[in-house]
Amino acid sequence: MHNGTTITQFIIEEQRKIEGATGDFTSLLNDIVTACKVISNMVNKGELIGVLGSAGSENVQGETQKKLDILTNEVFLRSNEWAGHLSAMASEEMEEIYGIPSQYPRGKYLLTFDPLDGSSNTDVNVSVGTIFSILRCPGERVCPNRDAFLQPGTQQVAAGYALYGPSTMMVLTTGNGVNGFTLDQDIGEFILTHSSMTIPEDTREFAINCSNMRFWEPPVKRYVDECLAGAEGPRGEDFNMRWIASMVAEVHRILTRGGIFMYPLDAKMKARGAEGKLRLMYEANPMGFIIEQAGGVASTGRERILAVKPRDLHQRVPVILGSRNEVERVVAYHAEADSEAAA
Ligand code: P6P
Repeated sequence: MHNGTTITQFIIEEQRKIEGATGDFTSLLNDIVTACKVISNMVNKGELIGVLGSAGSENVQGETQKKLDILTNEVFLRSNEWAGHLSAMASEEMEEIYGIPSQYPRGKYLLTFDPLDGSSNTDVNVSVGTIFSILRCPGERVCPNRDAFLQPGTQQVAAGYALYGPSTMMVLTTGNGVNGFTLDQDIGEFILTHSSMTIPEDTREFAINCSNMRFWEPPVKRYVDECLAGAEGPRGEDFNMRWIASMVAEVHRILTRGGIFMYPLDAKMKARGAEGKLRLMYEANPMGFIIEQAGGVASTGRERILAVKPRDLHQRVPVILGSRNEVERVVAYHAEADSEAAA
């Protein structure tokens, strides 16, 4: 059971701990919460309101857009453009940044988001989610450019996700730990149900898309082979595997019971000049912030994700995140392989 603390009350109580907080940030978070409630309702109704299926277009990533990708992107823009807390937004679904229209005041924050991560799952009724990250707008707020967003993940003021699953949940960090809220559909409020979420340091559960195995770099292949060898192998224990193809659902599972999630760099990506599959600004950085705040580790395999200095708004990175001891093992395997290759 829960003590009935709503996400609004929680955010305001968090705000009181911040010297000189003006309520701007609190109000921005509440606008994001409203957008996630609207998206939850849309996703939940699905084909009842004709929102499933392809939109017949491609996004900046070259991915076929679902109708819901476009609709949820619109929900985020409309919910967050009017209140005067933001100077601009950046979305996985849009090539260019979205400057706040001139009829609205501009504020001191920037918002990046993936409005519906894992959207390929919507047509098959598997959990999907929204991921968001809040940065401070540097310098001129009048019309920030793309470069204003190119801040390392350590600069994030807040990050969170909504998970549209059997329950709709929101998980949020403002730099003081990670807290989870469950949507009470009867009253339309997110209620605090998972206080101070922390990730177990050890796990016997890994998540990776094994169909890419033949393209993996040696350290990733070594780690997964050892997991698959189980009790008879070098790890001396059996492992379990999961792959939902929805990062929000994988991260939530890891926050709840531990685990390691990997979307590593592979030979197929290198061949097309890509640096990874997942996007730095609106997948890896917000999730990395949440994972670290819950006591886990988030790495590219060769460096801390939050330390990566972005070169481009839609930059991709390798992602290895979750339970500390397992991620550190994979990072160590990368270091060993790189030093052998350099010798
Ligand atoms: P694959 C969804 O498109 C996503 O960005 C992540 O949410 C998910 O973990 C990954 O891609 C799934 O990739 O190659 O298994 O479809």
